[in-house]
Amino acid sequence: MTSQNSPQLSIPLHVKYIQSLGENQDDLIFHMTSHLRMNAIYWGLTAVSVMGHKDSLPRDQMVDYVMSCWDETAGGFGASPGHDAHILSTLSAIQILTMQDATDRLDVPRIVKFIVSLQQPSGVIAGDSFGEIDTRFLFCGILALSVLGHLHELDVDSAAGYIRRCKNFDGGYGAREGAESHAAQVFVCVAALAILGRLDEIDHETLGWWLAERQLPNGGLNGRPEKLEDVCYSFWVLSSMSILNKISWIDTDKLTEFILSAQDTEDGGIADRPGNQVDVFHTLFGVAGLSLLGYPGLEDLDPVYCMPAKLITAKGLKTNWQALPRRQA
Ligand code: GRG
Repeated sequence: MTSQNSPQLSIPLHVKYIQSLGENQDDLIFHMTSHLRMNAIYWGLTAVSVMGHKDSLPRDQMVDYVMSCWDETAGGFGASPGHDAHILSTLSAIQILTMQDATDRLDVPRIVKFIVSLQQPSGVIAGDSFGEIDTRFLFCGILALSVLGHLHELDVDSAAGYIRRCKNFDGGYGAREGAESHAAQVFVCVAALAILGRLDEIDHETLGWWLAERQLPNGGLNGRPEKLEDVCYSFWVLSSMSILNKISWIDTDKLTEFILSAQDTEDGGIADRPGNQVDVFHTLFGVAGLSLLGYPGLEDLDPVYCMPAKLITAKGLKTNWQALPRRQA
């Protein structure tokens, strides 16, 4: 149980904070973050959905905005209107339109073609036509095709083979073959293998131990040894542990307290760590972590798709993950 002194999750304040984002379009920050806009809308929409307030954001305006980012030449979505298509923004667009029940707006054959065309002979997927590769992009492609019901169009054996070659001695995974294990890359590889039905590729005990080692004495989690804790790892680490059914290997009460302590209790939002500036990325991953920890009053989140669990279950895509049972308020 969370101690009597720790603050509660300020749901109305966090919803208000997310509603306020993008209000000030004259801000320099607004323009400096245009390359993240589509991701930010997905983070905000998922956060309010998990807090049970999906309708607090204007649906039709959001759907129209997503469609204004369509890159007709490439057949994918950019991060903002006029931006080139990228797998990161294409996945977020698909997730947003799925959550808003607006997938009828998607040109599915063209999007599938775009994603499949980015798969390299090694099995990994590039971010766009410029060819940068990363296990993140491989996961984005797998998740997107899975939600669209077109995973069979990808070479899934070679995708799984690439992830196998990224496995390190510590059981973790990195961004590319030979790269250091990092909790966020562990998540993308573990979640991709969950979607592919290849969890047997994972060294469950070694990776479970490495993930549990991410907890620091203050309850927060870091992304790799000798690094600082950060609220976002509450999702990257916990989601991986829930897929491996090992959440009980960490002190979940201390993690809950750590996430709650990173809230801005005056203006809403959650920061990377207590006292820092809040942002929508950490607000989503803090709330997502709390959902997996069974925090009262939140909706269930599917840790593989990072989308509302009831939506993924209704699509018949639920895998065998285990979160903590939802506690009563
Ligand atoms: C659908 C949830 C979802 C994700 C889509 C884009 C993506 C797939 C996943 C992103 C995974 C990723 C690599 C996140 C980065 C997390 C992060 C805070 C990295 C910071 O790395 P460092 O090295 O930080 O700056 P540390 O904590 O190691 O000091």
